[in-house]
Amino acid sequence: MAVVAKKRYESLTQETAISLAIQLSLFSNEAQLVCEEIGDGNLNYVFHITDQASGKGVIIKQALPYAKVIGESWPLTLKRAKIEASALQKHGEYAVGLVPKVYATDEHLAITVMEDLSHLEIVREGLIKGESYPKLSTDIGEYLALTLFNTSDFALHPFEKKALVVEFSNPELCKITEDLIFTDPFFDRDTNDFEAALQSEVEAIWNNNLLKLEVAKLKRSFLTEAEALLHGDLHTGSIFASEEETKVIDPEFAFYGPIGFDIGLFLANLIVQSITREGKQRDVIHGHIHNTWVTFSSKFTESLKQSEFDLFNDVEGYDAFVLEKVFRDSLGFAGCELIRRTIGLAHVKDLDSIENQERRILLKKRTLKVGERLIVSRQEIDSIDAVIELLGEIQ
Ligand code: SR1
Ligand code: MG
Repeated sequence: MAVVAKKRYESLTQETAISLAIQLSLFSNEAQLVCEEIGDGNLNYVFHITDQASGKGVIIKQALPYAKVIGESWPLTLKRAKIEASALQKHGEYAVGLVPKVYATDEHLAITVMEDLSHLEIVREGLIKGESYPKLSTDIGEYLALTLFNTSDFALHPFEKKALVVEFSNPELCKITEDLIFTDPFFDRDTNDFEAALQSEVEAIWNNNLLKLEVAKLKRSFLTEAEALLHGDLHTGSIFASEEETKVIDPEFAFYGPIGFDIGLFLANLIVQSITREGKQRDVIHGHIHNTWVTFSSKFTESLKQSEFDLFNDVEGYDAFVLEKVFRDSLGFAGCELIRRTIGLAHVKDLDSIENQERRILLKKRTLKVGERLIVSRQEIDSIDAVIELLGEIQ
């Protein structure tokens, strides 16, 4: 893999992104290159460079020294580009074909040059249009089991695992999650952003001691449990897919944390879709929710039984104990994600794009209720099917 030798940071433009692609010899001399900035996330620029002669393309992603969604008043470390490239490579060792290939990186420019995925669609956009992505939950269930198992103490020598914990220390990005997912939505903070019609539901959250106690426990898990190398931001905007393929992108929030966090974020974003859909369309999403957990848990359990490093793996009841903890953590983290996507700083288009105000508010209230139930009742919810039942009950 190439490493570009630039000494200091400069923001790329469409022209300099093309020059960089040429310098990296990513295209032939006959190439007719065009470039478009296509980033629609909260934090980075994404340049799509295509050779009009051959149709071949690459992506150059550049981190900005501040959060794009807020502006220069919110400075943000450029080190996240290195974390993202390293996490794509580490996860790609295990989840083969489920993450984009990395062609080059440069720490000073804070860029990652990677495989062009423009033939695929961002899953959030597709789901909003009613797509079903038949392979989505099998692929993501496998991605979760492969990345989370193989970077954990179940699969690595303790020295290797602890070296990875150090390599993937990501305090600035973790702090964003600690604030935006686990703290601000539960207090009267300036970062929150909610519609006036939700004022009484929001105040009820701020005044709900039982809910806040459970969120505090979940935040503590996030802060202290270095179980596996997480993606760290696995929502449906971090996944590209088609009917045949799935690729997980954007692991700039990667760090060693609790296994249930990635699972919970993905499930929460499916749950938002369940809340916005009706009838058979809803059943498709419930199938994905069920299959994500079943695929993850069966593959993870199978790997655990073969673990070289955990001598307890044959002890009766141990795998069930491990999986039960992951399941309950996942539900709690899903609940926090649902609440923050409704009343926190970073919303989701699935809900915000609903034009009819009455319906949008109704569905946002439902999202808050499901979030609260998952957090507060996670010790009593015994199966993924019980989660799906809950979605039918909360109206
Ligand atoms: C200021 S960053 C807001 C959100 O965008 C990212 O994708 C993460 O989800 C973060 O919480
Ligand atoms: Mg992202």
